[in-house]
Amino acid sequence: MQAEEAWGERWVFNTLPMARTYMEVACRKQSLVCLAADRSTMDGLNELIDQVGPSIAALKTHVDLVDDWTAESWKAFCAKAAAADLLIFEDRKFADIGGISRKQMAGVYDIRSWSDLVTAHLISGPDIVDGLQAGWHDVGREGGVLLLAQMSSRGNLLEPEYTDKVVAKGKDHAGVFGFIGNGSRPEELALLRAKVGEGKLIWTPGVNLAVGDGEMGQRYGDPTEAIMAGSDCIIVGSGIHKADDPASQAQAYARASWDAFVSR
Ligand code: S5P
Repeated sequence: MQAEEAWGERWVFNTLPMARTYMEVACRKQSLVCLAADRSTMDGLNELIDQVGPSIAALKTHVDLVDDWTAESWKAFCAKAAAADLLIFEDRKFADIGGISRKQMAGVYDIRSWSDLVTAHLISGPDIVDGLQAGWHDVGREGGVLLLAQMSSRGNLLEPEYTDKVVAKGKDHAGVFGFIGNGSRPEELALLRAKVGEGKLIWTPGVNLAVGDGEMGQRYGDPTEAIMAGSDCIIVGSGIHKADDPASQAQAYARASWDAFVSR
């Protein structure tokens, strides 16, 4: 299916190049799955791409949790992800002022040089988005910022009024790719979609085929319900990377996400 036809208003209203790239990758792979690749070794990460690359559209990393990280091994890992037609999403959850966030895109990890997407909290104000975009532009690259509008963890402090402010400031900002919503609560997600409108993307962690509570306050909801409530990408971590057979689990998540998307 052509991305333009499949995504309809989302395609028309979201003109950020990286958003359109995601919409195209999702259609090519028939998958609205982002793998949260929360493994602590380079071997473990590379193995994941080999196993599940064909079934996912994006790879979410936490570069600072890898024990044996080196610049060279990371470069090879990113090349492998690109060869598997995956967006790379560094879930750095930036939160500082704009100028410092721009500098944090450089540094040892040099996130600006390999990430297509990053997360940010809007607690410090909207200049953070300009700072992060400037970080990519410093190296001649394009990227997209996902703002945390909701979180999946119990007891989090992102109250509805805060969510509303994040959406109000983020929804007309050209550098914003979309929002992180809570995939474990479809009713909250539907409200978020109503506030966001049709333009920006909503990506949702807290999704698992086995719904219920996870480790340390994580909560899980059903992937189909999340997409039906307005999610454009389910972020799945342990449901895939801790499975006995990650490849077949990734296929199951891809199928569930794509079927729900087509019927939506
Ligand atoms: O609210 C959130 C936001 C994020 S980005 N809740 C989350 O769980 N995440 C991330 O999604 C978290 O950092 C982790 O990488 C992933 C969820 O992993 P899982 O193993 O619970 O599926």
